[in-house]
Amino acid sequence: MYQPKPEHKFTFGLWTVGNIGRDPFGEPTRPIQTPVEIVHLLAEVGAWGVNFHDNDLVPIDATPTERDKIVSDFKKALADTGIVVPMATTNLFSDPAFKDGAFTSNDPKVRAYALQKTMNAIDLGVELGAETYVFWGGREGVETDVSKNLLDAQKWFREAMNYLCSYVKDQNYNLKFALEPKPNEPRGDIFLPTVGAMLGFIETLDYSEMVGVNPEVAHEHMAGLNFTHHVAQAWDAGKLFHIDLNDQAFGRYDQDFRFGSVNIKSAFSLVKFLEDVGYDGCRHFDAHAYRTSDIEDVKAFARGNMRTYLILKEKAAQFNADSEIQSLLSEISANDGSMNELTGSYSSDKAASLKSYQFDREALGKRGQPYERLDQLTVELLLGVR
Ligand code: GLT
Ligand code: MN
Ligand code: MN
Repeated sequence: MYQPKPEHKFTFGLWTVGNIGRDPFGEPTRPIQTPVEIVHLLAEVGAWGVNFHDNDLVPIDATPTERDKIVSDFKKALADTGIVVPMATTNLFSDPAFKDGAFTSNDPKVRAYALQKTMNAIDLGVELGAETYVFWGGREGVETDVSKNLLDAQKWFREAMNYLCSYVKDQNYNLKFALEPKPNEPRGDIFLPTVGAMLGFIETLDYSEMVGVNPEVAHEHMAGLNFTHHVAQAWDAGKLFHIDLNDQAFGRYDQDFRFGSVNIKSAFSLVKFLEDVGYDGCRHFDAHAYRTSDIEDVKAFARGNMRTYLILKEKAAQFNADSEIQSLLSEISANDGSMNELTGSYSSDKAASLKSYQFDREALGKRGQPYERLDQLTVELLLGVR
């Protein structure tokens, strides 16, 4: 039971299980694993796919010969294990050139270099099979608002997205973009900090149909927001192109903990939402093991993400099949159909009837909702006593 299967589309970035345990205060605690080793580790734990930044695979200073050797070794590891590459992305944040951002750097040479680096990274991702391309603008922001014209920054970011969409079309690549918001860290403030902000921005792009979002649990939680609500808005807009699963205590630094390790209830509501609507994209775990883990414990971390997802998926099915829960839900919705002819799509007749309808306002206010009972049943279901 709870065995990952290809149809679950569980993926990990090279940077996730490959994380070496460095933090701003301490040196690495784990050895570097090569991309080939990471692919074998992912196959061993039962993952379906691997994602990467250009420089997770090919170091930024590799020669063309080194690049070709690395890529061919990686392709062999993929062929040997059956691991696929559904998503790729660009590292536009580690190199000092990007210290003031990439597409929104004040320096036009940096902005042009970011476009060049991204086109090359798109070529690499597509060569390895990626159909989704993620943009996480970790350095696209400021520490001080007087340092940047905020309207210029929006314009530059828009121009970059339009340029890169046109490049993808020009190459006839089958690739869509997924923009990943984050409120802060590593910049003091990052532009377009939430899923809602990103969805608004996408509508201003030339080829908005090619561009969706890649929401990450931890990023909305850092901002103190309800992640599932943002995912629902993205889904409703037809823009949930990818998702980064992990966990995070509210109000803390960027923790990237194992999925479901902090807030089981919000993880449950998320999995239930994704499964109920039939999301069939990647379930990408953008998390890393605690700094105290050795490689064996990293494998336990990787398995734990997938196992928790599958347990919560089972809990969601149990919730949907629970007759007591379902009868409370129908009591809550209280739909006797009597309002159907007054609401829904507008007509002037409807509006006239609705304006003259006599509501019993006091009775409406007196009607209780059994949310305490419903929530306790949910908690008991999650705790395994139901
Ligand atoms: C980085 C970041 C993530 C992004 C990755 C893609 S890299 O680890 O914290 O949220 O998804 O660039
Ligand atoms: Mn992420
Ligand atoms: Mn993160």
